[in-house]
Amino acid sequence: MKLRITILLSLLFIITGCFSAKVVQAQHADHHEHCETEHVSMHTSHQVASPAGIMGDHVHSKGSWMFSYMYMGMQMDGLYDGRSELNSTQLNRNYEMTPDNMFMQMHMIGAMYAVSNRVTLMAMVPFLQKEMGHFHTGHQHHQSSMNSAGLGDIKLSAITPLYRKNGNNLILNGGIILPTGSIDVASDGHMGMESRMGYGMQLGSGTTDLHGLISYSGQAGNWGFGSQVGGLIRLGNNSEQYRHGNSAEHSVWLGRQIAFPLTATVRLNSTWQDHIHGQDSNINPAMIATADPYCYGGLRSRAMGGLNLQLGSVLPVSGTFGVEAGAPIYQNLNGPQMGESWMILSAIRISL
Ligand SMILES: [Cu+2]
Repeated sequence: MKLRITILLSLLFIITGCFSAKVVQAQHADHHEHCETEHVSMHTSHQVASPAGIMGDHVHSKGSWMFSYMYMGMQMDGLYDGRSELNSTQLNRNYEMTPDNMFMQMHMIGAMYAVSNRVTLMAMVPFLQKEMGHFHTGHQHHQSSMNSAGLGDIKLSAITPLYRKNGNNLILNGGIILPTGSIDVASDGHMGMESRMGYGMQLGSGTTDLHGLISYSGQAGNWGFGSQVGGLIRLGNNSEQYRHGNSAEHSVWLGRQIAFPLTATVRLNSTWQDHIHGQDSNINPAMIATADPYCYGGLRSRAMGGLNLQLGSVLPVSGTFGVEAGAPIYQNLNGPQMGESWMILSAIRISL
């Protein structure tokens, strides 16, 4: 499994690398001289900002701050096994209950501070709200729901530019994710008996994780483009004797200024995650698929469209406000597992 992750990550790096090299060449041929010396911050040098959901792809100039707020909502529906959606007659009878739908929301506060022109530090603090509807297998009309909400896992990163010329930026981002989210959230079960909710309803991973990200972004006239590839590795098991799967993520995007200060963006985003290893003895895997550690992870690709507004043109601040929405175009899930049906996110970023 480790080997497969390494191969996958290397492939993604190579693809991103080839794409970046081509664009860098094209840019050199263009002889477009952007004022690369005086602008360190992406928010001042880039006229076409990255899509709203792209994070940690830029640095700031020494001593400056950026604050951000991001909202994300994701709806999940339907049960998948591999690439196919299960119909009601195929619902797995091994589980007492069947998950039907889920709505996840995230409010994330972020801060960036540049200790030097080479190193920008970033912290992201998420608050999660999850709601899941389910029914007793074979009794689809007997719906009930469960909720969880609270602080998620805090992410800390250091970001450094690897290459910066003529509007092209190659940025390295790495750090740790702290197990600040709860992993023992319980619901009022039947007859007032509390029971620990499935893994997906918990708020954190319970493990300290390493993450890394490499981002390329470029500009050519009214166009902006970029690619980002990253991964996450869990360091050992959590206190309940399991760990979420390692994961990898890739985005490639294109943006175009449609009328100053508005930019339109399109993005292809793919995420892959391994299943859960180990098991929480307080979560009964025969109850529902979301309580089964093997019914997690898989490969998902989403197509997303968005809009960005340069705030400097309407407010006396420097920053961006953006929205992005998307839907999956490919899902291959370790099933039975709920599929994604759509997601929306919105972010405001203000530089000081
Ligand atoms: Cu920033």
